[in-house]
Amino acid sequence: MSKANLLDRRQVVSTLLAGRKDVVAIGGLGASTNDITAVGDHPRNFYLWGGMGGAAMIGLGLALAQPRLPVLVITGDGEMLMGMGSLATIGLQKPPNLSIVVLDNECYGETGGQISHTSATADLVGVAKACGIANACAISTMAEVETFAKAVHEVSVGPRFANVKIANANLDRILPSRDGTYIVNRIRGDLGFQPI
Ligand SMILES: Cc1ncc(C[n+]2csc(CCOP(=O)(O)OP(=O)(O)O)c2C)c(N)n1
Ligand SMILES: [Mg+2]
Repeated sequence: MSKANLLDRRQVVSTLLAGRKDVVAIGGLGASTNDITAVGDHPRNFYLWGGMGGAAMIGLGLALAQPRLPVLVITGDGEMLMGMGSLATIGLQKPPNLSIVVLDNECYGETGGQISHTSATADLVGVAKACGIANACAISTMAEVETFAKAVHEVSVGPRFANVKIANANLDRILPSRDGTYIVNRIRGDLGFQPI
């Protein structure tokens, strides 16, 4: 696909979260958190302000703890590459309510655009499949994003994984709160738990 046709990350994320209902959204360290915030801050958004590589694992934990809730991890290629081992555990545990979307701009955008492994040899869809996540696909059109967004709400047939090729644009940073205690207690409260 030519670079000119690559998807707009904000459009992808706003489509994924449109009509989100009870979806828990986890943003990886990197620009995906800005994209999620651009759609709107929400008590069920959980932003990683540290722990690069941990987004899919946090998604796994939440999905196992809250099996009736759709859990959607939205992260970047660099963050997913760092936490690639988590796909092995997700493929083993197969949480049916977990969806993972990688916004793949083939670079570490947040830190200056250094090219990542997905620009050359690394195939994250292949990794996910090889780890046992049968429902893993490469996405390059908004129609495919829309189909995936609908599937996120089905909590009995996951896990599902999508690698979405996006344009390498350096967009305005729309930052949510960086207070980790606030972020964790907000989602805990929304899910009916006491603060930590
Ligand atoms: C352990 C660790 N290494 C490196 C960083 C610096 N860092 C923060 S965001 C980021 C890039 C994230 O890239 P990607 O996940 O592809 O997201 P993008 O911004 O490209 O959407 C890096 C390298 C960090 N915070 N922690
Ligand atoms: Mg990236």
